[in-house]
Amino acid sequence: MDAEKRITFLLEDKKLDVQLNTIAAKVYHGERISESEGILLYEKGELGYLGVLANFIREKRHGNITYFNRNFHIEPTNLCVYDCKFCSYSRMIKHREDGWEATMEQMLNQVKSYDNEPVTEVHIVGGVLPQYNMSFYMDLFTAIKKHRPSLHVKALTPVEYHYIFKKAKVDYATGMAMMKDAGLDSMPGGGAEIFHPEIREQIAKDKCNADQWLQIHEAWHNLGMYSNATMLYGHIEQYRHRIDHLERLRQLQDKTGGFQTFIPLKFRNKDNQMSHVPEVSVIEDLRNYAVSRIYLDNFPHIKAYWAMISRETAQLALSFGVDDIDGTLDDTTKIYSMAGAEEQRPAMSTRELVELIKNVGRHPVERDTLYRVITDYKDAIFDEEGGAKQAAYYQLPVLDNK
Ligand code: V47
Ligand code: SF4
Repeated sequence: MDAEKRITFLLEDKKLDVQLNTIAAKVYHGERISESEGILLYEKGELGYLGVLANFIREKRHGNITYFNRNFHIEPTNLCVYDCKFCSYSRMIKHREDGWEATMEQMLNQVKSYDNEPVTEVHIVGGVLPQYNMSFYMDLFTAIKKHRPSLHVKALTPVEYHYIFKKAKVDYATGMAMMKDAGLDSMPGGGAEIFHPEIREQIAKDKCNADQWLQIHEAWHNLGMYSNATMLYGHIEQYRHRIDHLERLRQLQDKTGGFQTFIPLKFRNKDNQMSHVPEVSVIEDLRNYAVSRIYLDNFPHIKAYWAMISRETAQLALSFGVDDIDGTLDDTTKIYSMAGAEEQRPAMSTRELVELIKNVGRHPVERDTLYRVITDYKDAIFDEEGGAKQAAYYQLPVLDNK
């Protein structure tokens, strides 16, 4: 049954709760749902129901296409002046002996090590330290672009920008314009956590607050540039805090249109100050993807970060509103493995990603950071070396009885 038939079937279900039926009708007609309806979805919406709605929206926007990209991360340092309670990564307080601080040269060498690889994006994110100031990052971006102009630099979050701009005494608009001139191409979605002060004060007290996070993205969008947004869910927040978070993002997106993708980040509880808080179930992960897809009607993409939630959950998420999977990664990020993610050395070849997507009946398309199509893998098969060729039939071994 296709996505349209499933939602019509649901709308005709006399046993469906009246309020859930009203929401389903709104989704069917492309109408926006309210904050109270969002909370109701979290409270009452069963997995199957939410999946029908979210998949309807996903397929209306993207059909069967599932995007992925080829990228690597640079994490400049795992030391940080902040003390977020969910962070398993920072070595400032505990295990200081395991801390690293990469130099400019080391980071450039990391970029150069991909010179013969078909990666399209470097994602730079890590801890916050005083020596990584505005001029350090501007020099880094400029040097990366000088070395490889086509490599998309997706770097830092409002957490770092707020900190370095404050130190340099520049306002957000000026600071972001300077970053753009230095070579910054886009901003990742991190540092958003949960915007609502009731929760943010408890888990991420000292870093930029919700308004500052949103203002920095707005300043970036006003330059005609794009960014992403995240939400760290499944810890001490309540459903109303999640909807408040999504509502603030939806409002800014109405204003600027500069967000490309929303990435829900599941709280992982290993080795941090919130280890006593249990992780939510995979069912809750899928419900959260679905509600995000339904609520954020003005976001083009919803992305599953497989390094955080496992390959299998990423596959399932493709039926709950997700149309994008990040990325090849090449074992260059530690943030999630240190927090207890199943993937301790996250890396997937193009072939593995393509097969992961195809195995659940979706159509894999490699994109660049701005969602321009690089390669359509719908009919591609791979040779022994992992190179893609045109479609052909798998050869079965045949016994020669002669
Ligand atoms: O802001 C930290 C999260 C984020 C934990 O924009 C944790 O394409 C769960 O934002 N459990 C950084 N999450 C990563 C990020 C990101 C990742 C992938 C793609 C993009 C994109 C952005 O990681 C932090 C924080 O919210 N995080 N610790 C933890 N224990
Ligand atoms: Fe620092 Fe980021 Fe960890 Fe917070 S989550 S302590 S800002 S590295």
